[in-house]
Amino acid sequence: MGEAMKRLVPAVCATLALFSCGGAPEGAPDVRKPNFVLIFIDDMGYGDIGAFGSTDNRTPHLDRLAAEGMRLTSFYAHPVCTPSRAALMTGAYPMRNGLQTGYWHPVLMPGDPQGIHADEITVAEALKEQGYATGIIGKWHLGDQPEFLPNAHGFDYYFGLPYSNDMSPFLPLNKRNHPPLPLLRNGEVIREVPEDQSFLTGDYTTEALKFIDAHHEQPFFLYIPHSMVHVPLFAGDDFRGRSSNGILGDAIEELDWSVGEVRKKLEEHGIAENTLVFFTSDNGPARGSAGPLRGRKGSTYEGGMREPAIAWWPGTVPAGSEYADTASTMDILPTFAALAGGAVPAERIDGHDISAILKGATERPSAYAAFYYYRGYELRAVRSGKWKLHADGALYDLEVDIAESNDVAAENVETAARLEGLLEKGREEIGDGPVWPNDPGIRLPATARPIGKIDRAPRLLIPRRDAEGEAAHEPPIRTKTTSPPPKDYVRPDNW
Ligand SMILES: [Ca+2]
Repeated sequence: MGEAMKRLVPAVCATLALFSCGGAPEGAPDVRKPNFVLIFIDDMGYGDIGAFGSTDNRTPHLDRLAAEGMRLTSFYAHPVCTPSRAALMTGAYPMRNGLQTGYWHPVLMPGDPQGIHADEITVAEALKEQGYATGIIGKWHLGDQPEFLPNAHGFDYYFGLPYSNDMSPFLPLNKRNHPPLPLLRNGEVIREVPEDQSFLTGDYTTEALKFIDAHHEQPFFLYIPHSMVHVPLFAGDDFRGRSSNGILGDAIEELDWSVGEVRKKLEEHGIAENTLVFFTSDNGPARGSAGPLRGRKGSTYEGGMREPAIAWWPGTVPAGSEYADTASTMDILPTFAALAGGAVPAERIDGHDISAILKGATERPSAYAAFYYYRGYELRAVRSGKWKLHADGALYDLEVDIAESNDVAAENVETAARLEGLLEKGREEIGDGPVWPNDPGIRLPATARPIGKIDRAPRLLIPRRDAEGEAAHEPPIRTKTTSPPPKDYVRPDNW
């Protein structure tokens, strides 16, 4: 730790009431800070890899990481892309920072006038403060206007898509009239993604390896949010047609290869023992398998939010270990910050530092007295220990009923009442309302932070070719939501 940083940290801790202000004490040898590689798959389900029970997809590299590291078997994301990425990057429920939906759709759309607020503190910003080189290779999906893109939120380097790979004019179901899909490098459009996206996973991997080559002599944070396995599915030439599970299996096997390449690169530079690799997914499966879980992408049943998760750090994360209690993507920010010896604005986040668990304290109970399941603005369930209560009153014991198939509320009246109290606490402290945006019934607490908004007409990253002037920046058509609103919901005029 440099002299300037040593002086800064106590001051920052005092002012912002931060926790985990660790780091080397005065005069101690300057131990090298660990690197972080965060691999975030799109729409991969709990049952899509061998280490979590898949027999459809061959994932030897991931299975080996799990065997040499830790499987986290109750690890939660959020039901769809934008809120999930907001939670991962800020360590907070999406309700806290306005990113529980896009402006008019469940996720941000091309040319959305909203995105992540400048005041939010991302994982990249927290680590940059600690002297880390920061890179994102892949899909962002927290806003596509310049002030929302990764370079404005703590990332030194960005290569990838601004949003989902189905927001493209080539899809047969492009009812929304999407503009051309851009591939970006540091905010500049470097090419238009053609109908054939089979180059994506390969190019992301090449970029990730280059980033490690360039930064292996300093602490780095490399975030790899792959575009696969969100539809439309593609795999490179070496993988297409090779799996026994169609194009989904091909794409998953290529992702597995990519993980293996990253590992190989870390070993090649002799930094594996100083690098935490964390692998998980942003929400449940669209096309893949939720394994034994009920529900899929978009759902607040376990299958929509519980993800395969692996932590690998040779010599630090115990080989062959497992953590079965609740943890979540919101824990990434406080955990990485703590391991880097940095500070976290505790009042801004809902996640917990799980570094002790990753180092082997796997008997430790979850720090989540309550973990909340939101769909858009709607609080739909709470988990406390092994119990999960849905807002409709159904209670499940996840320890014996991972599939949420046997409602035991009637036999556990006191437990159901206790969890109903936690739901009420969530409604008051985090918020609740109808699922979709722009509804007068939405109730947010005073602590809710604003979403980022621009005060001008949004621009598309690649203007439409069949139009000129302002017309070339027309956003996609607002046809419908991807999920039907509740029966009693009246859609506002401005939808
Ligand atoms: Ca997703």
